[in-house]
Amino acid sequence: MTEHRAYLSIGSNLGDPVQNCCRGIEMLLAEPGITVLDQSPFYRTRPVDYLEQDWFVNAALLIRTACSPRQLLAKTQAVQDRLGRKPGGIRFGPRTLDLDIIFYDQRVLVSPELTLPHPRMHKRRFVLQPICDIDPTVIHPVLGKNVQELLNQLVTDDQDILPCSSGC
Ligand code: PH2
Ligand code: MG
Ligand code: MG
Repeated sequence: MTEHRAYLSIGSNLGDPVQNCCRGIEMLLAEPGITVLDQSPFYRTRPVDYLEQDWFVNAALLIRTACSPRQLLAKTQAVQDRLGRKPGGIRFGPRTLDLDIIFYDQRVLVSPELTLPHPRMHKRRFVLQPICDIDPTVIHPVLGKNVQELLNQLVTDDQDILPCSSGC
């Protein structure tokens, strides 16, 4: 059985976002074939891409897994569904739980269901900062830079992220 490492981004901006994220992490922990190795602090983050919605709570997870990328995608989607995520919502809009695969080893993949690394991660402070908290040296296999460099080169004045007082 081959082991892989993946970084996941977790987020919520509906209901009780911290509780939704914590329950999502618990459900992942309970999945056979997934071990959570590390978890970033939680942040409160200004919405990006679709602005007319509440601020998000975001964090990142480092997991060890025996799952393939597609198996992992199916498991993350099952957790989103179990937390009551409705299909067919607004693109980039409000959600009870979003679990995105950011990196899967150094794998590069482009397919209709899944793109690795996540195609917008390098433009999003709410993804980069929590991964940097876990390990700033992780390399983006396409851009050839580490996540700290990607965070440093991000020029935005509308992507506020604040420490979140609660966590799990
Ligand atoms: N997710 C989105 C769209 N915009 N903004 C923030 N701050 N955090 C998110 O997790 C987020 C977002 C779609 O996945
Ligand atoms: Mg997302
Ligand atoms: Mg998603």
